[in-house]
Amino acid sequence: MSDLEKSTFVERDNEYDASEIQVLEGLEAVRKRPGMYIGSTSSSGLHHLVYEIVDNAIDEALAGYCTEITVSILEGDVIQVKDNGRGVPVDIQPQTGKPALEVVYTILHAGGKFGGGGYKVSGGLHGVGASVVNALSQWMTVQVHRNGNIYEMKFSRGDVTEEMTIVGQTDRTGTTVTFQSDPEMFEDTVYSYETLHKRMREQAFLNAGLTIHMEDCRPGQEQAETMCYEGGIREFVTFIDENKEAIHPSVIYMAGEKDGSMAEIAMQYTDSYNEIIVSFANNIHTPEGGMHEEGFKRAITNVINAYGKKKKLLKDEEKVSGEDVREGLTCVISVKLMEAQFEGQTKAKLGNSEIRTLVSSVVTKALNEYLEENPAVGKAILDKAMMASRAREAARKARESVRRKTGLESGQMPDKLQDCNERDPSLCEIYIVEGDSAAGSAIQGRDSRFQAILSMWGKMLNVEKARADKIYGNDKLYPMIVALGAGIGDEFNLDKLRYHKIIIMADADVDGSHIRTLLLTFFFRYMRPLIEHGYVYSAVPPLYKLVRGKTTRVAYSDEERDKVSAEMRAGNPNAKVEVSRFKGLGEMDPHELWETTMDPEKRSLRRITLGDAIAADKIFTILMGEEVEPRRAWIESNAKSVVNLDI
Ligand code: 28F
Repeated sequence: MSDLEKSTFVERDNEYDASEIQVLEGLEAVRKRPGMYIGSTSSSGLHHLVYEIVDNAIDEALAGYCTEITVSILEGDVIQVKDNGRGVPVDIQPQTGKPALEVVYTILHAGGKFGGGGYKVSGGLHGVGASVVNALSQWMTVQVHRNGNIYEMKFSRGDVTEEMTIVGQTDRTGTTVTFQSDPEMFEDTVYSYETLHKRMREQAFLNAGLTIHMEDCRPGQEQAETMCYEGGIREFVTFIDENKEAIHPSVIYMAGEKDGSMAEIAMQYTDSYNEIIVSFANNIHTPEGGMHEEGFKRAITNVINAYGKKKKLLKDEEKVSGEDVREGLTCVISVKLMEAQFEGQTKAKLGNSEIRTLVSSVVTKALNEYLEENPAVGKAILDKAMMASRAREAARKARESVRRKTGLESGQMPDKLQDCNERDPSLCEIYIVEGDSAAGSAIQGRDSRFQAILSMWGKMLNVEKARADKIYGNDKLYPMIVALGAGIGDEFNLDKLRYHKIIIMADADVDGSHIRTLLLTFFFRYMRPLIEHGYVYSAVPPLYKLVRGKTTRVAYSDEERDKVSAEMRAGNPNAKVEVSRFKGLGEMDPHELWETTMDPEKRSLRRITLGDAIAADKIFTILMGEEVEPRRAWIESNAKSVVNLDI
């Protein structure tokens, strides 16, 4: 029997007989395979512990009894979460003979997010996940204010260390959980305020009116923030669009419910060309979308087309596509439902098809009404969609004419590409190299069996300020699109991608960083699945060369330079080690480039990840957009990270 099956079995069995041994077996399963319950034991799993506890407090808020939650990082990376709800029940349960509190923190609930099966019902199943956090904490203390008493119970690694006792009197109610994660279970036990804060802000947006205090009390890094958004997801949209120019005065809000499921949608058009849809199911982010997004997209395309026809803004046969309708749209969708089905590799896609119908009918009804009442907004949206449609048509023509002119018919590759021999994409790499001489070295130095080189030089187009027609016509981007083989935008097809490693190789200086940022913006806007699937990398060229006699070594950072230099002198304090700085990729000979930056056995690559699409969108808007002031402000406050824009 697998651990998961065992724990499921144990849980069922508990309904009849909650013997101590079986309970312990349940939590041992968590310690044996923590990844099953919290996703991983890396930093993301560590932060997950906090989310599990906060989720329980949020459930209490959804049930209508909690208005304030405080999340504190204390000295020693101890976490404390406090709410002003009813407090976890403390009465003895007849089935188990134990206080409900103990049951919540020591019995593994089956069917967690990562364990397969469904997920908890929002506002219903309290306490799911609390026992998992307990199992993975070196200690945990729970205090409950209820019935005028303060109850306290202590645990360590899932075991009870102090039975529940009354430790004082109180005139309030609520639950406070304090825990320190178990260093035996996690690679790193240091919390990031940034990461927790981002998540708490998201939860504050999703639960309108709920106050979340966040504080970092670790010595030397004290900071705090209180978040409460009366406008809920409307304010979320305003926040995402902070640096953009809206084309209508206020965020459009729509909500409805059916058969116990609820949907709310907030949306706004800006004058940008980007589409941002952020969706949630039961307050859980669904970056891969699913039925709620499908319902929204379907409805908005239909409504805008029907409205255009009705108002004679669109002529008889004229139509705008879904992508046209969503150009410049920012939208937050939040649905709440029973037994949400999370699908896909990362369980980040909502599978319940009834939600598609619900969202679609809510949007159809509410948006029609809105447009009837706000014809000026209706006209502005249609104008924008028609412009997008014309640009797309122009793009198609541009693409065809470029194809004809350059003879880049299917199968024919651009001359800026030195292809590899291998044809299996999963084995192929493409280096996108900035600069003539660097590309020359890369071509000579590479292993041509599986490494292709695409050279780029000169000024690259800033896609943030351009539409698709400009992109197809662009002499830097078009060859890259052809070389990668998967198309762009709506047409993008990952199955046609010719390389599973796309490696940006640019200098470690300001110019290189600029090129990298432009390329990443392009991938983010037009080939986002590339980033989402982890196919995009940044090459890491060395910064220093160290020579002692016949021995040459390289270093990738100042610290490494000092370390390597010490190693090279080892046992010989007077030895002279010559240290020189690599000025750029173009300066390296082919052999050097291969050895330090391209040889899969020795190189290091940095994978570009999309931890947070909203943050990335904001950064790109600021860095690449028209507005000068936010850009200056951002660069001033992030002077260092501009050089290393790895999102
Ligand atoms: C700091 C984290 O975990 N808050 C919680 C409650 C309230 C109830 C509850 C929780 C009862 C039997 C499951 C109270 N009164 N904050 C929290 N607040 N759990 S967790 O009930 C748990 C269920 O087993 C609660 C009446 N009903 C529910």
